[in-house]
Amino acid sequence: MVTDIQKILIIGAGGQIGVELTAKLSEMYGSSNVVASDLKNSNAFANNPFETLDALDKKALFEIVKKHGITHIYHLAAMLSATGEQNPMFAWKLNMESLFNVLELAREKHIAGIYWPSSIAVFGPTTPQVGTPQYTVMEPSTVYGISKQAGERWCEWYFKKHNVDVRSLRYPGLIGWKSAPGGGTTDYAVHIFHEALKNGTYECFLSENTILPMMHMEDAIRATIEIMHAPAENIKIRGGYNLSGISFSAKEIAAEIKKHIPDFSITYKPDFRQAIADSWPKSILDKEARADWGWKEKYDLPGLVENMLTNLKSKNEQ
Ligand code: NAD
Ligand code: AKB
Repeated sequence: MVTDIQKILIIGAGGQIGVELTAKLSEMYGSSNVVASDLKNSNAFANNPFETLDALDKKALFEIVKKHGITHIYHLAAMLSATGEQNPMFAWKLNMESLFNVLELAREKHIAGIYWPSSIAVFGPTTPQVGTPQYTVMEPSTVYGISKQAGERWCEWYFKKHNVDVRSLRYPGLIGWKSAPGGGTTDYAVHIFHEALKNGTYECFLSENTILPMMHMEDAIRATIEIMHAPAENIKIRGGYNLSGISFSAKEIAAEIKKHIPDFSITYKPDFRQAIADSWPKSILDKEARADWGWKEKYDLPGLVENMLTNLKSKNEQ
């Protein structure tokens, strides 16, 4: 347990990242100091205070901040890349207006710190795809990517103009076993484990040679905690740090799964998500995160696959 007192609000706590981050922050600060919020409650939050909240409702958000004496907000609610392309106007509204609501609360000095995740979706088809550096061409081609790119610029602006302590990571595709995937392009690499265990086969919506940057959820949660607990003077980038884990193709993850489930088979039927994946980097360089606050990933592909299969199997047996 940490000794400095933070009262934390997690917005979008019921999602893939939120469930795991709520659990980790509860271990650190005590469950009563971590308020989970989402559009609706789920049984993941038996020990945490829970508030039903639409992140677009600034007044309701402010009431929750006052009621619980919130000092830090982890703002995770967003529409991801694939669902964003199906609902472009609402994706833009949700992703931008909810971010402004949180940034404004900090500007008005109601909260002390914000975590807001960015994504590899800030990059686009004109970005160098291999070893993509922190600073490079950025012309995102999805509404989601445009919202993350704009969000990064706004975070930087609020830091520079109003000294808002906002911190951000450009997550790659995240792979975890504790909750279901939520509308992303990289989510095939989560679905594949569920289908491999349930049916022994998977129809992939990306082509076999599509390589994307990915990361085990445990590494992503650790990175989030580390950046949020680094001294402020170490945080040199306020838009969003590149964060690298592992890169693999659909074919490579399938081959690794086959080592554990020899009868596993995969077919490929690329859909509209292929174009999104093709516009993103294949691998990421993150020397700034390593130098500024000591980032280092733990999981490689064999370790990730073994961990996912073991944990999902025992979860299914419960
Ligand atoms: P998710 O879709 O699994 O979860 C999002 C949560 O937000 C859901 O529980 C949803 O109910 C909630 N939500 C949606 N609209 C809301 C609203 N109006 N008010 C309150 N809550 C609302 O997403 P995730 O994978 O957990 O991602 C969380 C954040 O991390 C997002 O900002 C996403 O862009 C970013 N991110 C995720 C990944 C990834 O691979 N999962 C990668 C890069 C960035
Ligand atoms: C998505 O695929 O939309 C997300 C992301 C990489 O931001 N997982």
